Amino acid sequence: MSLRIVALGASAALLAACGGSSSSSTSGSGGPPGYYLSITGNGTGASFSPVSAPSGATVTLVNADKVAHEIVAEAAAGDFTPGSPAGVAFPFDTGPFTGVKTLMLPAGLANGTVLPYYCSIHKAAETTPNGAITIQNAAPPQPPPGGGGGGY
Ligand SMILES: [Cu+2]
Repeated sequence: MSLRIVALGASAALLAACGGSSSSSTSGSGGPPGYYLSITGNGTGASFSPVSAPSGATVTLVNADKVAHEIVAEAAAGDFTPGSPAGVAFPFDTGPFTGVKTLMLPAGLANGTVLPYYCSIHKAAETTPNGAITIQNAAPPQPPPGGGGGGY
C-alpha cells in the first residue's frame, strides 16, 4: 500500500516537471479581467485596494473578509458621512455585503476624477479607513484579486 503511494508520487512529480512550460495560461484565476476593488483583512482591520477604472465601467467589489462591510461614497476622504465630491453626483452605497457586489460608475466623468469612499460600518476603525476609485478612461482591465491562494 505505502509502496504504491510512493510510486504514484514520483510519477506525478515527473509529470509536473515535464508539463511546467505549458501551464501558465490555464491556471484558474477565478474570473475574467475587470475592475476590482478588493477588501481584505478582518473586521475593523480591513483595508481597501485602490482601483482605477474608466467612466461608465462596472467595478466589482470583492469582500474577502468574513464580516460584512458597507462601501459608501463621501465628499472627501476622512468625512465618514455619505456624500460625493464637488461636481460629481454619485452618492453610492453598497449596503452591508459579503462576497461580491458590482458598482456601475456613471458615464461622463472626467479623467482623474477621484471618488473617495469609506466603510460605514467600521468607519475610522478600519486599518485603511478611506479608499478611492480613480477615473482613468484608458485604464486596462485587471485580473481578479486573490487568484490562487484563497485557503483558510
Ligand atoms: Cu468595514
